Amino acid sequence: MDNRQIAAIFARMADILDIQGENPHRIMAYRRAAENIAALSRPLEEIWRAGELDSIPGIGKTLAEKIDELMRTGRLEAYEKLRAQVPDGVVEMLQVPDVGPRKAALFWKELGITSIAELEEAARAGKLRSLPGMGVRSEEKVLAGIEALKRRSGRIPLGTAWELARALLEPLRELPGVVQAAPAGSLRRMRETVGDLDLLVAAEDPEPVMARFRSLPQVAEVLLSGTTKTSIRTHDGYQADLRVLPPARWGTALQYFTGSQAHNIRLRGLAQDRGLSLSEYAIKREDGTEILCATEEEVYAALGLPLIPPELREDRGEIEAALAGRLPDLLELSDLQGDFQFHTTLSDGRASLWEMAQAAHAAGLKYAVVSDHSRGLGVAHGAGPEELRRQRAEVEEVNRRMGGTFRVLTGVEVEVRADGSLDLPDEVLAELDIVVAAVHSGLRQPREQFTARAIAALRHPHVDILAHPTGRLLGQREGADVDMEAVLRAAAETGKAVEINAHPWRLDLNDVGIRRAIELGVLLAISSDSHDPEDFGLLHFGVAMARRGWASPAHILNTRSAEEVLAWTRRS
Ligand code: DGT
Ligand code: CA
Ligand code: CA
Ligand code: ZN
Repeated sequence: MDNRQIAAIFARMADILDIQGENPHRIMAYRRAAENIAALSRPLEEIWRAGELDSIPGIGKTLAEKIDELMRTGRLEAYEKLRAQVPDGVVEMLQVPDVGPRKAALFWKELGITSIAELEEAARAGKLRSLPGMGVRSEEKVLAGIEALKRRSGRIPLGTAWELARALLEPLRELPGVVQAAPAGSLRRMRETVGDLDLLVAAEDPEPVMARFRSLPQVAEVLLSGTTKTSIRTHDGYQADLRVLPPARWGTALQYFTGSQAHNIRLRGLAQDRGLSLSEYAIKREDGTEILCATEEEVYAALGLPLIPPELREDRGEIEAALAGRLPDLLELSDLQGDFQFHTTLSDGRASLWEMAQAAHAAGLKYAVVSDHSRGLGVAHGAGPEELRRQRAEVEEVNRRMGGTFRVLTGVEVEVRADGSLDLPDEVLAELDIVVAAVHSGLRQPREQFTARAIAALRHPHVDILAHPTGRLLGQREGADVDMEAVLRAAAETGKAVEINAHPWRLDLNDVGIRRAIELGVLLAISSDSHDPEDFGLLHFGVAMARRGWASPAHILNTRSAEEVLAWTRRS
C-alpha cells in the first residue's frame, strides 16, 4: 500500500466519523494523520519496516498500530467496520459544496438518501426544504452545489448531453426552411461523456436559425455568432456549437463533425489515395471540382466504403473492417425482447409491479425481470425472503392480467457482501427465475479484494448476471478498482452474463469492457435498471454502449425470448 492509499483511508475514516457526529478530537487525529502521510517524501512502507512510525508527526501508538495492520494484511478492521455503518454514497455527498457532515447525515437518516444522484432528485422534488434546519434557500444551494460539482468534473455525462441536445434542437427543427437538425460530435458517437455539443442544421438561410438559437432560454452567454457558426454557454455551464449549412452539403458536414478526429484522419488518408480531398464542405477532385454529398452514405461510398455507424468511428479497427467488408452486424434497439432489471415500491422503485409491467410492455418489450434490492443494501427497505415470496404471487397475478402479451420474470438484485457471500439464502434464490448479483458498498476495497468479491458472486451457483461491475456513477463517483479481465474470464468460464447497465449515470460495463467481453465469449445482459415507468426509455443508451463495443444480437441475452432465457439459466 502506498502513502496516497493509506492517507485516503484515514481521510475517509475522518469523514465517516464526522458524519456519525463522533468526538472532534478523534476526527482531527485521523485528518492530521492523513495530511502528514500524504506529505511524506519517502514511502511509509520503508518507515514502517524500519520501525520508525512514531517519528511521523501526528502518528501516535493507536495510528501506528493501524498502519501496521494495513501494511501486514492490506486491510484495516476499524475501517471496514466504519464503512459498514455509513454507505459510500453518503460520504461522497460531502463533495457537494454546502453539504457538510451534519447535512449528509440528516439527508441519509431522514430521507434514506445514499448518493449525490438521489440527493439531486430529492432536492428537485422539494423534499429537502422541510427537514430541520433546512429551507427553500438551502435546498436551492444544494442543487447549485451539485451543478457546480458536475461542471468541475468537466465532461458532460451522455444522458445530460442527450437531453440538452434534444431541448436545443427541437425549436430549431420547427423553423421554416430547416431541412435537417441533428447532433454530431461525441454525442452522435454516443461516447459515455461529451466535452461539448456539436449541433448541425441544414437550411439555405442560416441567419433566422442562428437568431433563434441565440434567443433560447437555456442560453446564458453567446460566445460567438457568425453566418456559419454560433457558440453558446448554457446556464448549467455547458458549451454548444451550432453550424448551419446548405442541405446539399449535409452529408460531408455531418460526417466531418461527427468525428472522431482519429477516424477522420484515416478517412482523409483514404481520400488522398484516390486523388481526393475531404473537408467539412465537400469532397474535392484534383482539378478542384467539388463532389457535393447530401448524405453520409455518399461520402463513404466516394471513398469505397460502406457507411460506418457513428458508434464505431473511433479508429479502433472499423476502417479495416469496412475495407474488408467485415463490419459487425450491430445490435439495434428493436432486437431487444426483454429487460433484466427493474425495481418496484417493494424496494426503491417509484411504481407498483403492475405499473412497471405495463410500462415495459408499452416500451415494446415482451418480458422484464423484476429485481428489487435485497435487504442488505442500506437504502430504506429491501426485500427479504418473505417479501420475495409474496411478490412471486403478485407476479403470477400481473402475468395473468397481461394476458400472455407480456411476462414478468421473478428476480432480485441481491447484495454481494464484503466477503463475497450473498445477502439471501440459497433456497430463496433457487426459487427465482433470474438472480442479479450487485455490489453497492465497499467500492473502495483494494483491487484484489473487490475483484475476488465479484468473482465469488459469479461463481455462486444461483447467480445469473453480475450487475454494473464497477459501480461507477459518471461525473460523481469513480468505479471500483477492479481487475476486469479476471472478472470477465470468470464470467466466460462459468457461463454467466455480465450486465450493461443502460442508466446514463452508470453505462457499466462500458464500451471497452463490452468489446473485451465479446472477445472472451461472455454473454451480456442490457438492463434499464428502471426505478420509474419512464426509465424503460433508457434502454437505448445500453444499446449504444453495446454498439460501441461492436456487439451483434447474438452477444446479447435480451435478444432471446423469455423461454430461451429460462432455458439458459438452467444451463447447469
Ligand atoms: P468531445 O467534444 O471532446 O466530446 O469530442 P468531439 O469528438 O465532439 O470533438 P470536438 O467537439 O472537438 O469536434 C467535433 C468533431 O469535429 C470531431 O469529432 C471531429 C471534427 N473536428 C474538429 N476539429 C477537428 C480537427 O482539427 N481535425 C479533424 N480532422 N476533425 C476535427
Ligand atoms: Ca464535441
Ligand atoms: Ca465542438
Ligand atoms: Zn443497482
